[in-house]
Amino acid sequence: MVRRPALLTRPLRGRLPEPPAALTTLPERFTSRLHDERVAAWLGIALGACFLVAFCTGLVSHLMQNPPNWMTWPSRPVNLYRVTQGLHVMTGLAAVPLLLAKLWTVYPRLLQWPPARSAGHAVERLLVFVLVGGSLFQLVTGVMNIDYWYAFRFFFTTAHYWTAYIIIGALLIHVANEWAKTRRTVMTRPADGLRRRTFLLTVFGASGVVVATTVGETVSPLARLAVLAPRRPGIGPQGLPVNKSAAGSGVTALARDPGWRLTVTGRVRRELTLSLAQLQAMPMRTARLPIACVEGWSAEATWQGVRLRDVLRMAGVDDDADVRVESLERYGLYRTSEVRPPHWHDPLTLLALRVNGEPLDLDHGYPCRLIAPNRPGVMQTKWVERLVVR
Ligand SMILES: Nc1nc2c(c(=O)[nH]1)N[C@H]1C(S)=C(S)[C@@H](COP(=O)(O)O)O[C@H]1N2
Ligand SMILES: [Mo]
Repeated sequence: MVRRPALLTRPLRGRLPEPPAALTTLPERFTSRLHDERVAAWLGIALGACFLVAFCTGLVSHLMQNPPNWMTWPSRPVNLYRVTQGLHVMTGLAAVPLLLAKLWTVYPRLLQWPPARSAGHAVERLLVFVLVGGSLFQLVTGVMNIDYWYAFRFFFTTAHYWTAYIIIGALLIHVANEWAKTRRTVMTRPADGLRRRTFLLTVFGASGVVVATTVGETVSPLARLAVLAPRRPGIGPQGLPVNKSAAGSGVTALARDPGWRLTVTGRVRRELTLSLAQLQAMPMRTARLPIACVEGWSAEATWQGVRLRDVLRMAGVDDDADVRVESLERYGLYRTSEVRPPHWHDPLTLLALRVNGEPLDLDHGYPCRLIAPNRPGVMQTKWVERLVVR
C-alpha cells in the first residue's frame, strides 16, 4: 500500500448540499449485478493489456518513422513492422468492445454522492475522466483513420501520438490506485458468478469477433474472413491494395512521361541521370517483401528491380550516408522518405520496376518505387524521381 500525504486523504470539510432528489433513488435503479467490481476488474485487466501492447507498438511505429539521430532501425527481420503494426491496430480494435462494456459497468459511479471524499479522491476521479476521454478519443479517431474517414480537422498522427502519453500516464496512476482492490477481487471466487461470467465471455467474444473479421487484412490466409477490413491482401491492381492512387496524387502525366529520369544527387562522387531503359539494363533482383501500412493492413508481393545499393555505389556514395528518396508527387506528406545505411545496404532493398511479374501499375508507383524490408508502408515511396544523398 502506498502511504498518501495526509492532505490528500483528509475528508473534505464543509457541508455538502444534500444530493439532488434524483440521486437518492438511484441505488435502486442500478439493480444489475453486472455493475460491479468483479466485472470492472476483469475488463480493466483486459483493457490494460490491450493498451500496453498498443502503446509499445505505437511507439515502435513512431520511432521507425521519426528516428532520432542516435537511433537506426535494423532492416531485419523483414516482417517485424508488419507484426508490430498489426498488433497495434488489432489490440486497438479489440479494446473497443472492452471499453464500451467497462464504461457501461462503471457508469453508475459517475453519479456517486459526494462526488469526492477527499482532495486525493477528487484528483483520482479527475484522472479517470482524463483516461476515459483520452481512450474514447484514441479509439474513435483510430477507427476512423483506418477506415479513411478523415472527418477531423486536426492531424491524426500528432494527436494520436500525444494522447497516447496522456492515457498511459493516467492509466499507470489508475492501475496503482486500483491494484490492491483488483487483486483481491479477482482472487476470490463468488458462488453466484454465472451471469457475470456469461457477460464477460460475451464481451471478450465480441472483441474476438472484431479481431477475427479484421485480422485477415494482414494475415493473408484469413483474408476472406476480413469483412470489416477496408484493405485486404489480394485485392487491388496486381493483387495488391492501393493506399493513394496516381490520380489522387496528381502524378499520372509525370509518371507516364517517357522523358522520366531517375537522378542521384547530393553528396555523390558522380551525379547520375538514368532513364528507365538504363535501369532495366542493370542487374535485376527479386525480393519477396510486404507493404505494411501504418493502418494495419499488409500484403506480400514479389518485387523486381535494381538494388538501391547498386545505384548508390554507382554514384560513389559513402557507406554511412543517409539518402532521401523523393517522389514525382509535388505535395503530400509522403512524397519523400529517409533511407538510412542499414536499409540501403540491405540486398533486399530495391528500386522496384516490376511487381508480381508485371511492370508496376501506375498506382503502385510506376515507373519506379522504393521497397525495403522492415519498413512502414508510408516510407515505401512511390513514383521515385530523385535520390538525394546527405
Ligand atoms: N509518393 C508516395 N508514396 C507513397 C504514398 C504516397 O502517398 N505518396 N503512400 C504510402 C503508403 S501510406 C503506403 S501504405 C504504400 C502503399 O503502397 P501501394 O499503394 O503500392 O500498396 O505506399 C506508400 N508510398
Ligand atoms: Mo500506408
